Amino acid sequence: MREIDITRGIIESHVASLQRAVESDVVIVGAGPSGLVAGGYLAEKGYNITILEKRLSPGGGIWGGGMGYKYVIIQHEATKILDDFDIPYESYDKGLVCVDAITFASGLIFQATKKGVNIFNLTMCEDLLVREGRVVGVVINNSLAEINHLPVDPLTLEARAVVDATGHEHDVVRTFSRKNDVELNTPTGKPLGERSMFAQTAEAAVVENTAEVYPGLFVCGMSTAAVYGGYRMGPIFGGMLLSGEKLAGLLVNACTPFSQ
Ligand code: 48F
Repeated sequence: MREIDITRGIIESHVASLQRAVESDVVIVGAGPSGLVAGGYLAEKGYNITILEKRLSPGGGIWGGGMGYKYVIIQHEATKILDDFDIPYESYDKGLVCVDAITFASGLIFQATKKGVNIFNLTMCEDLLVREGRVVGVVINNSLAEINHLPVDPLTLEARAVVDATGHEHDVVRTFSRKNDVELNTPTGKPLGERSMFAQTAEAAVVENTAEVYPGLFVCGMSTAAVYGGYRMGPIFGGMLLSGEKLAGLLVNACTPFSQ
């Protein structure tokens, strides 16, 4: 065994993964809970799903639990999604369950990839491809270039739909709205900005506002709050899971896979 055999194995496998991503059915930006759930359900149905994650570790805001205490809370009505992703939980009280944040994050990541989702870490979406009033893909770059402000030109992926699952940052919609004279599907045509904490209202709104915000561009999870002016909710995650599930349903109705 030579070192270059290791190198060749990595290069060939990575390039094959990238080739698969170049014409994705759906590109989801952000590997937090909502993006992972949406991606998992869609991949299970035969969609070619790419998730881009700018950090080293997928999992988004799950890992830190609540203020570093390592459990998160989920409403009972979302436990079916935990079951679908084979994630254990403990009943707590008042219709809530507790989930170990580390089991939750690693379980979602593992099950999403097992269902066929192609996740690229250290890869960020820095812009969108837009043609004739429709989002048709993403402009991507290595996160390390961005972090170090290096002048590295990006590559592109095409997709039938792109999802902003970037959480509080709503990075994709924010950049899209800033760079282009576009009218989003919001009351002002622009992102409305996130409001202070109000867990119960916030949880319902995240699901309600999971939607197509511009032709070909969808939002799910916490980015819906930033785009549609919802409240934040802290370390309760049922809304994120239900938002991901709803998004998968919307996308099944909106687009058929390239392969069909
Ligand atoms: O924030 P995040 O976990 O998104 P989410 O699915 O879940 C929100 C909760 O974690 C939490 C909450 C719970 O109730 O309020 O905040 O809405 O994950 C978003 C991921 O997107 C990545 C970011 O690193 C994070 O892992 N991300 C953000 N911008 C980009 C990106 C970008 N431009 N390109 C690639 N990844």
